[in-house]
Amino acid sequence: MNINLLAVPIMYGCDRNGAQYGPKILREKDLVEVIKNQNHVVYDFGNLFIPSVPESEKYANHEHIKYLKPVAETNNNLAHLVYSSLCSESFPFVVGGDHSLGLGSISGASKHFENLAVIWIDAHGDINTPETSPTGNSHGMPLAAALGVGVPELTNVYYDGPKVKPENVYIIGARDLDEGEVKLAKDLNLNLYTMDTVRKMGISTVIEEVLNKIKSSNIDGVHLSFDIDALDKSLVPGTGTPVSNGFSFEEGKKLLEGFLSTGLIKSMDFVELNPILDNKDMTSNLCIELINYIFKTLR
Ligand code: Z70
Ligand code: MN
Ligand code: MN
Ligand code: MN
Repeated sequence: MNINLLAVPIMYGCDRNGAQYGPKILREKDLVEVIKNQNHVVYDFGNLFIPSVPESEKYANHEHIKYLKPVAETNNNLAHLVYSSLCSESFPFVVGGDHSLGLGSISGASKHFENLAVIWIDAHGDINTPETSPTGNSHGMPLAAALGVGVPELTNVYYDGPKVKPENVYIIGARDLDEGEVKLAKDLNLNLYTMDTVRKMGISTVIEEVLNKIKSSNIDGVHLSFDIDALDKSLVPGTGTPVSNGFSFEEGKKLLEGFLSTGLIKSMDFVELNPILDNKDMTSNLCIELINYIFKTLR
């Protein structure tokens, strides 16, 4: 397959220094070679330009949402790269950086596809709005914005209005949801597979159910957004907000393969590695192993 490697060294969405170095450390650990060795052709687009904004201007664009303007601008630029990649029949692999970039990926993919589905594998829901966000960090908001909920700067990224329909959103592995997120998921009737639900159903049944729903809903493309904090806290010290009771490495691989081997996934994010927080490269090494597996199973 042709892979467009789109690296997005952004940390404005998590307001935590280090997330911007995810692409750098993964490249040092032979990211490009790892993908090529799984028989893909890699077009490395380098790092997306991230405007530099001093901390003193954190709230310059909004009273609660931090760094709103550079986040929106980065997502606009990313969206066009994702869209262009899909138009040229290349698979966009978006490497973060924090999860605020998920909005740009979805926006680009949704312009290309008539009816897009999104699978969001994460300890978090990332469906906060400025009103419900406890932190003002936009990496907790990208999925809400893609659904058309939030400030216009975010909901109108790339083109005006919602990018994905609620019935086509699948959140898997959530176990740290804010109150307002639980409410929005209910109100919009999102397909929410919390960690509790996954444990009750079993991973294989979850995969099967999600795939069946997608196949029966006239979807022409699926975007898979993978936040490494979906994995258990003990495995990923190098991420901003690790959460206990997460997926094991084997379970993470099983989930990824379940979706990636179907031929339905047309674009993907890999986000929230923070090398500064890491413990002896444990998380970055695990990321490389996962990425190797991702490209081994991608069809
Ligand atoms: C919290 C918020 C979040 C990732 C943390 C946390 C969101 N719900 N997302 N880490 N990847 O601030 O909105
Ligand atoms: Mn996330
Ligand atoms: Mn569309
Ligand atoms: Mn998360």
